[in-house]
Amino acid sequence: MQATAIDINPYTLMTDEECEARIDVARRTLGERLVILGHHYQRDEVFRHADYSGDSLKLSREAANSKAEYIVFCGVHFMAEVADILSRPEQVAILPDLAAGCSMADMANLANVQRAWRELGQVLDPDQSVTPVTYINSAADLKAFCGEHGGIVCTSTNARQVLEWSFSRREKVLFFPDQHLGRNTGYTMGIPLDEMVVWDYEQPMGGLSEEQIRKARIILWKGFCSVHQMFRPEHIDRFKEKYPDAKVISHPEASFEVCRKSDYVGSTEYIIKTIRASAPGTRWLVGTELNLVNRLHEECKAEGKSVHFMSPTVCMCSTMFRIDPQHLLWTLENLIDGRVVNQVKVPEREAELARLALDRMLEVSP
Ligand code: CIZ
Ligand code: SF4
Repeated sequence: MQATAIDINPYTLMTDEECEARIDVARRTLGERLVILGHHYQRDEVFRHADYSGDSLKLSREAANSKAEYIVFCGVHFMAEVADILSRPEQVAILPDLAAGCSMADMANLANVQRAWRELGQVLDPDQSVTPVTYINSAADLKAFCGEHGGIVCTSTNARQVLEWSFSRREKVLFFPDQHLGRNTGYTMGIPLDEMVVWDYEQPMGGLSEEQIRKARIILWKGFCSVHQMFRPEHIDRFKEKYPDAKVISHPEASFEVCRKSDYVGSTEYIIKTIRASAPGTRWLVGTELNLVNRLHEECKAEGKSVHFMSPTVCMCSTMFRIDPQHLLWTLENLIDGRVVNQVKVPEREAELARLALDRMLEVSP
C-alpha cells in the first residue's frame, strides 16, 4: 500500500518562483516517465512547463500517442478524462487540482440527457433519426452515451466535420452542452436559425412543442461558457469606431451576435494560426480566454501586430486558473516519492463506450 501523500498545505505557502525551480528539477528527475500537457487557457506560470500545448483535440492526440507512464494534464477535468480514455491502461492520467472543472460541462448531466432522449421518443424514434453530439467539454458518461447511441464527440476545431458526419447518418442532431458552438457551426453550414431550437433541460419536453421538434435540424442544449458569454457585440462596435481597420476574431463559444460581427470565427488553434499568419502591423480584437490573448499579445508585438482582448472586464476561466505551480509541484514531488495523487480514472465500461465516440471524432477530424 502507498504511504499517505505529501500534505498540500506547505506548498500553498510557496511563491511561484520557488515552485518554478523545483518543478524543473522534478521534471528532470521523472524524465521520460512524465509528460505534461498544457491547454492554451493555462496561466503562464504553468503553461511554460508543458511538454506539449494545444487545444483539447491536439492534446487528446498527444495523450493517445504518449509513451509516458504519467500524463499530467494542466487543463480541466474532462480533458484529463479524455487522456485516461485514449491512453493505454497502464498509463496514469493526473489533474493537479481535482476542483478544476468546467462550468459549461456541468450544465449537462447523464440524467438530464437520458430524460431528453426519452422525451424526444414521444415525438420520434431518436435512435433512428437523431445523432447525439457532445462537445468534448462534457463528462465521460455523456461521451459514453453518445458512443452507445451512434453519436460522436466534437471540439471547436472539428465541429463542422462532425456535424456533416452526423447529418450523413441521421436527419437531426441533439447537440450538448454548448448551444453557441452548435448554433454558430450549424448556421455556417446553411441551417436557418428557426431550424435550430433550444432544449431547456429544466422544462418538460425541453420547453418545445411537437411541431418545433419535428421541424428542427439541430436541438441545442441550453448550455454556455461563462467566460465567452461576457463578450458582447457592443465591444466590437466600440473597438471598430476607434480602429476601423482592425480585424475581429472570436471563439465559437461566443454568442451568435458576436460571431456574426467577427471577421473570423474558430477554435483556439485556429485563432493562434490566423493571428500568427497575419501581416505585420495588423490590429486584432480577440474574443477568447484572457491568458491566451495575453500570450498572443506578447508574442506578436515584436512584429508590430497589436492584439487586444474583447471585453473591458477581466474574464479568465476561473477553473483553468485553479491549476497553479503549487499544485503542479505537489503532484510531481508525490510521483517522485512513488505516490500518485489526483488520478482521473474513468470506469472501464464507460471508457469503452466513450472511446467509440472519441474514435469516430478522431477519424473525421481534419
Ligand atoms: O477545445 C478546446 O480545447 C477548447 C476548450 C477551446 C478551443 O477552441 O481550443
Ligand atoms: Fe469551460 Fe468556458 Fe472554462 Fe472552457 S473557458 S473550460 S468552456 S468554463
